[in-house]
Amino acid sequence: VSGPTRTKDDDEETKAREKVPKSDEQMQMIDKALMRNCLSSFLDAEQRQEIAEYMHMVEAAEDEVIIRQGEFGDMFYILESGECEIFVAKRTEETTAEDSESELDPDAQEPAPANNTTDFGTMVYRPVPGDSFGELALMYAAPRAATIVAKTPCRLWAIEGHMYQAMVQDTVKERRSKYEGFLGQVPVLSNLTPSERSTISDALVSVEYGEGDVIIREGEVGDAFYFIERGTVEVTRTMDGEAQVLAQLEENNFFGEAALISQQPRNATVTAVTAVKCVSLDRSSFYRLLGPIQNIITRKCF
Ligand code: 1OR
Repeated sequence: VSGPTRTKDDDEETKAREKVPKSDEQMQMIDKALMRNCLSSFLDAEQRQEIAEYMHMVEAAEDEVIIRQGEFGDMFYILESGECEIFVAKRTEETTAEDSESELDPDAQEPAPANNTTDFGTMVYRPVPGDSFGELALMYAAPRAATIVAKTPCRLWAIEGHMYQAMVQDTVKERRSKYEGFLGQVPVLSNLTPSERSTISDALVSVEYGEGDVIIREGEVGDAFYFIERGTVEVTRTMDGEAQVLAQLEENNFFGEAALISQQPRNATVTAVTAVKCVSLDRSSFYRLLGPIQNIITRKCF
């Protein structure tokens, strides 16, 4: 690192854009990590393989800043080994707006207690090998939303944003036009701007169920909502010890949206009547992308 303000981001941006040979084990590790990241989980096996081929290894020394909040950067990283920490300093719009976030959103991924606060902000997460980060700035041309610091020497796989985008752009466009419309029909999300809806549509994950599978269960705490792309589900609630059918839902219906707002127990069971294909969104992906959902749902529109 050549200066105190340099980050890994600065160093890696200029790296050659060439395929880097890797062992099968390394390819598999990258593939798994891409499947787990909320913004690349929708890629197919071929796209993931292509991205994996272009990723190159970078090393970060102890205490090195890999990503700095607020800066420009468009590298996407997968942690291969070592320990690092993610810090979030209050974003400007959050400090100027009414500071009601913790009150309104007591159950989401709360910032860690104040004794975890440093110059970089509050420590929110300690990634483990296989975790990935840096996808937000890359997908949305936004400033880095968090600071990531190596606590021990780290090895990371990295890819430059333009490379990643070139490979996934068509898929992303297709998905956005497909899902933005449906997100607009969901009442709890009606306050989202079109651009927020398009952001959220990137985080939807496909899930499939067989006939008879229970998708959500009454009484359990849920954290995801579902939109039905194909198939039929039955909504039931136990009354006097017996399951009563409340509704049948089909293609283009959704369920479980209350879980985006609070950690209340599910108030009904939803079972697949046929083979069912859904897309789902969980509270933590929403939070990571747009911040506390309560602030968005309850904000005033000007
Ligand atoms: P980036 O490109 O913005 C910083 O660079 C990265 O930190 C970011 O992408 C994510 O990959 C990762 N909020 C924002 N970014 C987060 C968060 C986060 N956690 C990990 N990153 N959280 C919300 C805090 C209000 C924490 C959620 C658990």
